Order: sequence, then C-alpha cells, then structure tokens
Amino acid sequence: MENTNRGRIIKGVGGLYQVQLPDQNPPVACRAKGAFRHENLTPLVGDIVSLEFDPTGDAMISDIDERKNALIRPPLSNLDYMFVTLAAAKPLPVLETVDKLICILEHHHITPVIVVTKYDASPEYAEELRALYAGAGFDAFCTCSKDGYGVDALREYVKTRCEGSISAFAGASGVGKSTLLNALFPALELQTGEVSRKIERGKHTTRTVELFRMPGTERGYIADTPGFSMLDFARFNFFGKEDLPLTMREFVPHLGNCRFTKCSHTKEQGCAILEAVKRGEIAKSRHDSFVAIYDVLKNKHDWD
Ligand SMILES: Nc1nc2c(ncn2[C@@H]2O[C@H](COP(=O)(O)OP(=O)(O)OP(=O)(O)O)[C@@H](O)[C@H]2O)c(=O)[nH]1
Ligand SMILES: [Mg+2]
Ligand SMILES: [Zn+2]
Repeated sequence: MENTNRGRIIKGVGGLYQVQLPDQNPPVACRAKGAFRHENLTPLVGDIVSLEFDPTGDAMISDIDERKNALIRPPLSNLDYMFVTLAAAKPLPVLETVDKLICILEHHHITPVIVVTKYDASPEYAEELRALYAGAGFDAFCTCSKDGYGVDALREYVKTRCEGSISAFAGASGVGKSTLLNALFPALELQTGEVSRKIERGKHTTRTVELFRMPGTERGYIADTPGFSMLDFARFNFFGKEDLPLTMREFVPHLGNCRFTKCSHTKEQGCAILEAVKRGEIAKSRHDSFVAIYDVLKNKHDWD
C-alpha cells in the first residue's frame, strides 16, 4: 500500500467522506467500499484509511487502520483528548451526564479535560464546578467567550498539550462549544446559535463532527461536535459494572480497602469509597453519579 494513499477522515456526512491525505489540500471526497457493510464496519471521523483510485480518478475507502479507540457519541475514533464542556448557566449542567461521559472516556483511555463555560453568567458556580473536577484529579478550566476570561490559558494548554493529537469538544447543546472554539481559534469561523431558539425548536446548531487542523500547529486536529442530550446516553459504549470504579479516577487509591472484596461501593458497611465521601475526599455528586451509572450497568445484559 503506497503511503500517499493513506489519510485521515476529517468529515463524514451521509456516507460521503472527506479524507485528508498528507501534504495535500483540499481533502479528497469519497465513499467507502460496500464490503465494510458486510463486516458491520462504518468509517468514522478520525479513522486512518487507505484510498483506492479508479482510472477516472475517483477515490474509494478500501481499508481502515485499526483504531486506538472509537466512540458512538460523538462518533469519533483515535481520540487523545476530550474537552468535556459544561456551562455555569443556561443550560445548567446535569452532572450525571457529565460524569457518564467522563467514565466512557476514561474507559477508552481518552484524557478528559473539564471546561466550564459562561463564567460571566455565574462566576461562583463556575468556580465551584471547576474546583469539583480539579479536586477529582482533572485539568479543569473556567472560560467566558464573551469577555475572553480564561481563553488564553486554555488556548495555551491546547497548543502545548494537544499538539500532534486529536482533541474534541463535547457537551450538552448550547453550552457554547462552538463559540469557545471560535474564541480559541477565530480562523475556524464555526456557526453558533441562540440557546432559547435551540430549546424552542429542539435544534442543535452543530450537526456534524468535523476535524479541523489545529491552527498554528504543524500537526494535530481539533473537533467540534453536536451537543448531546440525556437520551443520547441510553445507548453508550458499555462496559461491565466491575470496570466502573476504575473509571472514577479519585476512587482508585481507595479500591481494595473495603471490608468486602465484592463491595459494589454503593451502600455497603465498611466501604472505603463511602468513607472517603463522608470525609469529603470524594465529592458527593461524583459518588451519586457512580451509583446511578452502576444501576444502569447492573441492569444491562451482555447481549444488549
Ligand atoms: N453568557 C455567555 N453566553 C455564551 C458564552 N459562550 C457561548 N454563549 C452563548 O451560548 C449560546 C450557544 O452557543 P453555541 O456555541 O452555539 O453552543 P454549542 O455548545 O456549540 O451548541 P450545539 O452546537 O447545539 O451543541 C449562544 O447564544 C452563545 O452566544 C459565554 O461564555 N457566556
Ligand atoms: Mg455547536
Ligand atoms: Zn466499597
């Protein structure tokens, strides 16, 4: 396979993909070989693929490289960092959804970074949320895309940490992901929308996942993604309930210290996690999310 025919899918809409080959602008528009459907394989944005050109010059995706990881929502593969975006106001965060996304990311070895937007609307609550996640062991930022608060610090972080990697912003619709990406990298010129109009029409402004070359860096991509609602997580990338504690990073140092070896860390006597919650070392909201997610996983069957 000649290397020149290998590139990365940066966009995919309705079975039509845009593949960025190295040293070649613009991306190549192509479809995927029908054979993938038989293998139940759908090309994802983020995939490294091989292209076959027919004599007329039309390209077709003929092969997909093995993925480092893949998410159902947002549909992305080979991710390194996910900026988990929540707003300090309108729409107020549902922490269980935020934590669910974080657990999925940890399970797939994608580094979550927490971003609390709309600092201007509620500085105290924004700081409280940032401290909650910083305390749990995450890199966490507050930003305001209106007056630029925290934007330079986040841009510096993205440029230094995420250089050469694939990063994406994810979070509920209307938290301001696209607005923040525009503030970070004005060249992106992403479309943004009013929260009130979104709620009225149940409409999301960003409709597709697209990877953009990280402006000002040699390598690396950054993605905007469509906002999700609670419902979208009814079907998420499942893993077993026994793996769940490992996806709550501040639980990990306490694991193995419970009275019962088979402790579920939800209500048992002598549970080291519950004791850490009582001592204030683990945030109650994080444990509440753990219990809620545990219940979902417990009631799921392997064949689901
Ligand atoms: N007060 C305030 N409003 C903001 C801020 N950032 C974004 N907004 C507003 O929030 C609304 C939604 O912004 P978007 O960037 O479209 O939100 P999104 O997360 O991309 O939404 P989807 O694409 O639907 O997922 C817009 O009206 C923005 O002006 C902020 O820092 N402060
Ligand atoms: Mg958007
Ligand atoms: Zn326990």
